[in-house]
Amino acid sequence: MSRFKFVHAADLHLDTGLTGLEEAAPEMARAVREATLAALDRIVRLCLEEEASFLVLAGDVWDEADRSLVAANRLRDALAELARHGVPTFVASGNHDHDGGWRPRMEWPEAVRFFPPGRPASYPVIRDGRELARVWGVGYPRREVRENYARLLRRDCETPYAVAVLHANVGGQPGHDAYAPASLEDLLAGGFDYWALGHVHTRLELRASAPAVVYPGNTQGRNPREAGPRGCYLVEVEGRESRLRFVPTHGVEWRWLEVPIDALEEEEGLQQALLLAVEEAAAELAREGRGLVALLRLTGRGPLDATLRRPGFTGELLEELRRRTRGRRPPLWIGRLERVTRPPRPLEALAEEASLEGELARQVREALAGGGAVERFRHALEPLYASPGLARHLAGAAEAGLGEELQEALALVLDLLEEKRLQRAGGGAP
Ligand SMILES: [Mn+2]
Repeated sequence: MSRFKFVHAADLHLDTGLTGLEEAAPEMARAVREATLAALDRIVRLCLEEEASFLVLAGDVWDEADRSLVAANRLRDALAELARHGVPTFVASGNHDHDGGWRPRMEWPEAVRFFPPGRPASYPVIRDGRELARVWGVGYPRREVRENYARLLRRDCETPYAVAVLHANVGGQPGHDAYAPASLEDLLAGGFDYWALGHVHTRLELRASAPAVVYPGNTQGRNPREAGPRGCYLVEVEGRESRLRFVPTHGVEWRWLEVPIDALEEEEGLQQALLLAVEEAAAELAREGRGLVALLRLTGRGPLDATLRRPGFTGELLEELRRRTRGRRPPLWIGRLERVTRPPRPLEALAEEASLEGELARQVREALAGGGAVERFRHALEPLYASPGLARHLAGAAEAGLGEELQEALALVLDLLEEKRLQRAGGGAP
């Protein structure tokens, strides 16, 4: 039984930025752009350190619209380095690096294989004169591919281990164009051991094994929607089994940091709590040599809610936090400060009100006291329990848990009513 490793990456978008930081934080924007290139270097190092037998790149390696000679050069040099060490690379293009677009013409090493646009091909991986694996794939002839390319790929010859490389939207993943749309069933019908997908920028293991179906996500986040670690997969193969290991490659991390205001009394403490959250995250990432774009979100309920709703206050606070964290290495930038806070809730006072909120507050209080409210709600929910699909989900909450669920639900309704009221009062959301 043969054992080997390979590396799967996608959506490198080499030498691209579009972070929204270009004006406010040009240095950080540059750092993110540079990090897309550094991620490629990390992938090369990973291949060499782990003695990977091959590398697959599943599309959007660069952005055609950016026409970057830098990206093409860096890619060629990186893959040539792998080729010198006997590591072949298999590249399937995607919507951003489709064949119809302009690209710098380069000399590529023989060990670098680009799948032809619009029709499937396969290449063997040979080790010690024996076929170790075979890699199938198909590239994009133009930006908008609406055909189901997954159905073009079939394990149509004998090989010990079969990989399919495709840039596609599998299973209608939201937030991404429906290019080369396919269902998971289409993929399973192909008979492969591993589907190396690209296109969805968020890491997603659609199946862990037999076959593994994996979106590694992009190698460097470029905006708040791409928060958290970004990287590639190191796949350890034994026979036809694949063991998946995610390896981070990002040089700058976009990270949401939640800071609750519940225990805070003064503006000074608020500022310190925010700075502490930023400094902790920055220090943690700096130990790995990574920069940070902090995305702050104030949550919870407390007296400072009123301050935070003052016109212009969060903007001023954000500027002040930025001023206090300037000039760091690795780079640090506070990208956002959002407020989703609420005023403190005086349940007892609310329960005295002759309003819908007052009635709900009395219900919450009664449920908290273990009164008849739980029984009444259970009665009201009976039709739901009669539905076999729902009953399964409700079973867990049925006995001891219902009181708690009820409290939460009522608290949520109160929150929604309150937010509406605050908006009407003119405080508004920032
Ligand atoms: Mn992409």
